[in-house]
Amino acid sequence: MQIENIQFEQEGTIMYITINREKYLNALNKKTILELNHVLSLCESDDSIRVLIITGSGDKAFVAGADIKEFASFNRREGTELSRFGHELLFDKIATYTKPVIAAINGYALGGGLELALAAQIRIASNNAKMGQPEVTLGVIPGYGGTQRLTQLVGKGKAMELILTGEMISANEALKIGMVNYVVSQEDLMLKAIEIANKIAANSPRAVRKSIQAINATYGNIGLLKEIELFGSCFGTEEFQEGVTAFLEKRKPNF
Ligand code: CO8
Repeated sequence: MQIENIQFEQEGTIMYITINREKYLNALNKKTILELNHVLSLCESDDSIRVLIITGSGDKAFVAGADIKEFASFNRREGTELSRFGHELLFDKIATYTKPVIAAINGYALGGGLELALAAQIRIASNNAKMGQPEVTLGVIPGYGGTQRLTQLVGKGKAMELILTGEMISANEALKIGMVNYVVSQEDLMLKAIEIANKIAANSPRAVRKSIQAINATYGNIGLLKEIELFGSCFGTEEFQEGVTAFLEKRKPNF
């Protein structure tokens, strides 16, 4: 596979993956999802890799969401398919992965970008990071696991507020509500991620893998399937059209 949108490099027992579409604030298009899936599969079968660290290129964004330009003209069927595609190839794969994934959130983590971090086992944010689920401002709902994984992490009350207002919160607010494990300076972000990765890497890989499996056992996929269906049902509506058109025209939507 021709890898264009991500960079990956192993150092010792850690695989570093950087999403590399800085011009578009590392927005996740289909190709990037496929590339990440490919690298995750490679790492899974390589026993020398014990922990993965995912971050975004540049100092502005981790990932500013799914690529809005790519799905702007999608109908209900296409929206549902893209959501299912992302769930299966990337978000569920990370959430149930056999090795821990640490998200090093180096800037905006919005929509699908926050959902990527939420799927990871551990989240560390730099103090300039901003996080949110702005989908309702586009006329859709979180479609890559956010309705479930955000709720699991921060509780129903805060998840409702974040998803229904679509507002961003700061790294420190995210820390307060348990959305991220640590907030550090921009310079210390990778150091903190490596510190945690090394602690995990020194432990029994089998026990680490089984721990992830056991912790995940509580969470079924009924909510995730419902999310895919409801996400798809927003496509092709007038409100969806207004939401994405407003984004592309760089103005506020008028619902
Ligand atoms: N998709 C596509 N392009 C994007 C995205 C995105 N999510 N975010 C930013 N970009 C592009 C901009 O369009 C711009 O490109 P251009 O120069 O060609 O106009 C470039 O990146 C730089 O962005 P801005 O000029 O907007 O930078 P600002 O500093 O002014 O603003 C923001 C930064 C606030 C982060 C702003 O870019 C923004 O609001 N981005 C969109 C955030 C968003 O709404 N994310 C959620 C997307 S929806 C989603 O993730 C649904 C998940 C489920 C999907 C399921 C599959 C269909």
